[in-house]
Amino acid sequence: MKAGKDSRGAKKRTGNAKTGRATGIGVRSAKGQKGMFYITTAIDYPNSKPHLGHAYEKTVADCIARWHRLKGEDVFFLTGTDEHGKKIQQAAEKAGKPPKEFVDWQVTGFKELCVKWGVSHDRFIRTTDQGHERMCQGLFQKALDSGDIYLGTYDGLYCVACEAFYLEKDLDHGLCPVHRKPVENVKEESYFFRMSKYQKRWLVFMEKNQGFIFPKSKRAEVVNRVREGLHDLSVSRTTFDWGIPLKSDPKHVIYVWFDALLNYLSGVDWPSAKSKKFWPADIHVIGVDILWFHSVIWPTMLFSLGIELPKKILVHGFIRSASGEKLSKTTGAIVDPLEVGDTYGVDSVRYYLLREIPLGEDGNFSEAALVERHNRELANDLGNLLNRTMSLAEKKLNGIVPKAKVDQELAKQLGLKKIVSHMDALEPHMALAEIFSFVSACNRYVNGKEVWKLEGKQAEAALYSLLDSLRVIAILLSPFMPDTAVRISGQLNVPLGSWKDLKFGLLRGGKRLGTKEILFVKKDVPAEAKAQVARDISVSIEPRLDALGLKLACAVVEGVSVKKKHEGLDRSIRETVKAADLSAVEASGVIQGYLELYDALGVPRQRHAVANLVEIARQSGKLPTINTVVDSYNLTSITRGFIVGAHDLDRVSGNVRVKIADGSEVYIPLGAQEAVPVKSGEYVFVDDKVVLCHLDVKQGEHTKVTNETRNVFLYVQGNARTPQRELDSAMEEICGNIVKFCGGKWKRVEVSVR
Ligand code: ME8
Repeated sequence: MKAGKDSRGAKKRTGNAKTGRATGIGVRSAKGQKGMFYITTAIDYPNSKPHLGHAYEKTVADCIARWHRLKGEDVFFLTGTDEHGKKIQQAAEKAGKPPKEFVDWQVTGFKELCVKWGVSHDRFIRTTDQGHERMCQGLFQKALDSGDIYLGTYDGLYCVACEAFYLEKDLDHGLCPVHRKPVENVKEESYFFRMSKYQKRWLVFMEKNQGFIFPKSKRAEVVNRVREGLHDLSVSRTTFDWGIPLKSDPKHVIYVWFDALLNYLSGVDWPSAKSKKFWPADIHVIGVDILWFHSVIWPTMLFSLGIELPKKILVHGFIRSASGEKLSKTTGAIVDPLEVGDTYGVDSVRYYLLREIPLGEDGNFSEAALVERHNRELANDLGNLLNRTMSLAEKKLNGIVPKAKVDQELAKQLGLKKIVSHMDALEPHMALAEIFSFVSACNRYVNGKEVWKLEGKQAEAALYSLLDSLRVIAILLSPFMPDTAVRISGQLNVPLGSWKDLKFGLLRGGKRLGTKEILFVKKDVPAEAKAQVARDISVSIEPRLDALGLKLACAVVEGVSVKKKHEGLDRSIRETVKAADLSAVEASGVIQGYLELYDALGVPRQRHAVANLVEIARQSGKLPTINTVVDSYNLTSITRGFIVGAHDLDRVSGNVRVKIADGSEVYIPLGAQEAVPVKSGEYVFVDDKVVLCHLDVKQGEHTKVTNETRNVFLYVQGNARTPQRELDSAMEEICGNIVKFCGGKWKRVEVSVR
């Protein structure tokens, strides 16, 4: 069965709940009426094909929408496309098509994505829909009549890619800070929205509604920017015509963001019985790049129109390439969601994205990590559980569900309350972890009871417990992996249940099971990720540096699997920071030894990186979370004071030399695209092409460790005050931790002085 078909099917089944038959844990929506829930995604620009970021956003919203439907709520889920504005007009011109014909064609790709990814939206809105256009004209006129919109002249800067106005001070070296492209100088007659008038009201609103922006960490920046002052906003354009014309002055078209944001109202036919039922929206799901528009412009528009504000803006993180680059056509880092869905199965990709990336955090899309989760968690843990339960039921019970009771020892291992509270807290990754911990409990049950050896009543009791648990697992998985949920229920030969069926013992005895089928076929790790055998590398130190006491312990760890974070590692870090004597680290003289080395080289002393790290640990009780390699070595850095650096061995060219810089070296700092000079006189680690590390600045963009890294080259730096054996033992500790939290194996690398 195709995912799309299943998704609608799953929705219809849970739709039973809409008739009021669903019981279970009652949940009130924000509107106070039991069971109304309105969720939206951003509407996508169809100037090119959908990308993985679009698919991710729809997956997040879909999962939440399905979860609320499962709870028996009346859900309205809106997605769609943002079809006006100069960006679309330019793309249409490039394609040689009139804009409407262009968007009519482009939108098919976005609709196909929704079908293939099992997105269970109730409406796909297009801003070229007549109803939307009429409503926009009406609401614009209302603001004009009330005096909140006035005529003036816009004279300033505009980025077409963002469809946004900029002030000179916000540019980055004269370029748009988001797209790094030149901005346009615009001077034209324009209507303005009196956004400035609502500054105070907005700040009061934000004070009262602390949870308006999720995650909270994204709130402060917006609040600070509004505190600095709100400018009136240009809300019409006259220099192109692809937009909604003003009723009263048709040579103006409505600014594309003013038009687009109103989709959340026209999507429920504002004003209508439907909008009365669903507005205000419970959650707008968006990416961080459009937070300003949703958290400031949109609320002030609603203040002006006298319309209630949405309850929550959920800001998800950005998906980047496996090596952490921004997904972009210019850099060639693009992932086609339809293609990855076809290769790995949509449910596997949905699972990977929802399990791997905590909501609100950025995530790197790594095919190797996706395959690993697909093989280990889906094919091995879940797939095998179903497969062996079905096989044993066939063999021992002739494929008939026995009349028995669920073993309470197994049942009590399902953390339903935890799953619910994780979903309430918008932590789908944790909810999934909890569901899969029950899957593991079921696998342990099979092994512990040696079910394959049981006969008669004992076999019946154990297999009934497993079959019924799989029925419950299918229901719980339905918001995350709708197709899989239907396929599991199909094998059990029961309809996919709803909230009221989330109790044990509902599987009817005497019924025949369905046909056994493999849920997930194991996939091969992509060829690039297979290069796990580390190449050889040598390290040499310039004699002058050796004479000044600079020393090293170096190693390679091969075949690692790097992740953003690891719960065990986080725990170790918290415990280590708590127990560490951070003042002793500073007093130990190790950090002082580095500063003395800088003095000997005539390099200015700056605050030392390790001292900074110790300070962070002291103040916050934790360390920054970078990835499981960096976090593993930071653990040693803060307890022993050493500078440690790690690099992706497969991105290091040739061998590594530690030398005194002459100023001609190429260094690209983390996150940058351009090289910056390194001061002559500093000591630097260089390969055949670039600087890997200078002084205590231990990483560069070129060789940084990412989720895609398979082999790591690392070093512990020492100085005149640190005996070599201490460096060696620190290296052992670090490599031990990396192997513990990232897998692989490690070997020492010899260092020569020449
Ligand atoms: O901004 N990872 O449209 P859009 C995750 N039309 N999310 C991403 C992403 C990535 N790499 N790239 C983009 C627009 N997004 C406007 C919205 S709403 C009234 C108008 C997210 O096609 C982005 O943050 O550029 C946004 O939420 C959505 O995809 C559509 O982006």
